Amino acid sequence: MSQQEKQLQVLALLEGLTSLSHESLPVDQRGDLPKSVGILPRGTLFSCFHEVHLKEATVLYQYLHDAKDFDEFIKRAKLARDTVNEGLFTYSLSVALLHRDDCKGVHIPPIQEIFPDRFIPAETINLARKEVYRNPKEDIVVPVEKTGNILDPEYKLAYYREDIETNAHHWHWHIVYPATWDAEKMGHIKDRKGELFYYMHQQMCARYDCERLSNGMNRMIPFHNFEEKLEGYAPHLISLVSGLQYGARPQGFSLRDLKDVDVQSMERWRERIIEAIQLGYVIDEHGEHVNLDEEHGADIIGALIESSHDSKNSRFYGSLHNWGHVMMARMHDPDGRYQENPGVMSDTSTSLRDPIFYRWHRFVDNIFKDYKSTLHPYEKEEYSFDGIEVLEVTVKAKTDNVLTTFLKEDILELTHGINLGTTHSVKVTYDHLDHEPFHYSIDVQNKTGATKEATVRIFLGPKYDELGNVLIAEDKRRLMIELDKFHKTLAPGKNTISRNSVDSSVTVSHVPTFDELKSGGVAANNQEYCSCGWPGHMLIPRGTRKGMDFHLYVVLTDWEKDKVNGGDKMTCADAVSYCGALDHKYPDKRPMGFPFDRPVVDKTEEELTAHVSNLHRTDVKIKFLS
Ligand code: CUO
Repeated sequence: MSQQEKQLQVLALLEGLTSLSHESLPVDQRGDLPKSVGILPRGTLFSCFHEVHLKEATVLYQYLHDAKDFDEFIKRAKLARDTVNEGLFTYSLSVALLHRDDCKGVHIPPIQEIFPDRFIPAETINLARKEVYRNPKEDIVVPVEKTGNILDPEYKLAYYREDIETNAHHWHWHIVYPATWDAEKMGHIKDRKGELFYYMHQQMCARYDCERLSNGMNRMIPFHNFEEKLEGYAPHLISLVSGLQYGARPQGFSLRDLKDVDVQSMERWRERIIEAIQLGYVIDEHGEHVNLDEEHGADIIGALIESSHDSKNSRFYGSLHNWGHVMMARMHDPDGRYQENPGVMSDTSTSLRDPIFYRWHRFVDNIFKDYKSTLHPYEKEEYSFDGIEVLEVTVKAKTDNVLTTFLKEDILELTHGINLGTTHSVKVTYDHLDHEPFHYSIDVQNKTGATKEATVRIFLGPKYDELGNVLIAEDKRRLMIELDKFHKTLAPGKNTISRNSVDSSVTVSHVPTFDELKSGGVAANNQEYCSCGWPGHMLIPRGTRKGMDFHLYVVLTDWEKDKVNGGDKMTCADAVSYCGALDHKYPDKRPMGFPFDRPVVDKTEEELTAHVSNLHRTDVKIKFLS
């Protein structure tokens, strides 16, 4: 069977999911579908953070993954489509598809086209419906509607929180790294999964704070008090699967006990995790001590906090982060007496929309900060690269070292996900942040007299805080966003490295649409078929109209020390920094975020850049053109 034939069969399974009947297939017609799937009712919202939902989804993705050949896989998937909850089906099918050997090169269509109602405000979908009714024989294009106004200062950040591709990235990341992933059962490794959970989300928070500073706002205040009365939030989304709006959170609500978990357990788990960090070890299920050593500590803590299948002891350390999402999404109807939908925090494709997402993840991140502070600050020999000197770095754009950002219009097709009663196209136009193309020019002197292999690491961090004071190194460290990381061979003498921003190891450039996939124009060997990666248009923070000051750091380290065996033939390795490489070890031995993941010993930043020749700092301005 050709790749395209497989692709078409997969697309058919993922089309029209918001219009499925609420009736499941009768039990006697479910073939060999496991008895423990088909429990979560259709027409309700699935959450991959909810332990019970996730258990059912795990049985299903393992069942689909284990099908002996592609035909059997499709047969099983069809049974599941007619039986299980719509969101759960999509999650499980996507996980299985991504990891089946016979599906390599078959794309999961964009989640925003499968469920546009998770991305497009309800008012806009309603407007589209009216336009179709009035013009049934025409293609329709409607503009997206605003979801708030500046009476809520947080609305300034809506362009970031509601960015369609950024939310889709988050959904996709959790498909690549399901919390319940059992490497032994699935036969695929997920290297440093706990650490990547921490790092990818840490980067989302750092980026969010850079956007806040770009908008003249203070950095977020991390969540930390389980009794705190929280800010309100109204999602403006209606789930077409349930017909109900995603729950809104009135101002002043706080976390409440749920049927499945209570606030006190959450506090207990937090204390236990912090205690483990301070003692330097966790206690596993057999009562043994597992040391939080430098190599594995962050990975172990990540698995513990999330919590994932790899947690050393989920009975004792609980599932702090996952239940946090569920609790945040349920405080408007904690015991379900009003039969409301949960809020957006319950789903990976919608949670980024709510400001509380970032405060919650900064809380998680602060626990990692506590862990990192138990390790020694980096010594010079850990980050230096003898004989290598970065002479000059220039960001080449229209004006050197000045990057411009702007809003750009894009479109989203609704009809693959929503039946609007027309055979014509119905599109929504929306604006997203974007930046002008640029490249880095990096002059390096290799004084060793021999060819050297280097890892080039590029980071960006704001220069000033919200009050206009120069950020101290320790604060800036946590706002540092990774822009790129790549391998380069350095000839003896002077080298000029040129690197295009579109080649960034952080971003994915284009995720094919439903229509592109249907028409067969997408090459089967497209390296980006995994579609995991930060959206290219969100690589650079917005900046300000008059130009916001940032520092760009270029750090060259010894690739011979960084390299990981088996990293040469990676697939799905377009955006390794936040997504890793499918079925391979994370292709960089250093801690994620190195060298900004920890303080550096006894040095002010000025001293550091002056005395470490392989690290270079450049002043860059980011100007937002509006
Ligand atoms: Cu991705 Cu909390 O894990 O949002």
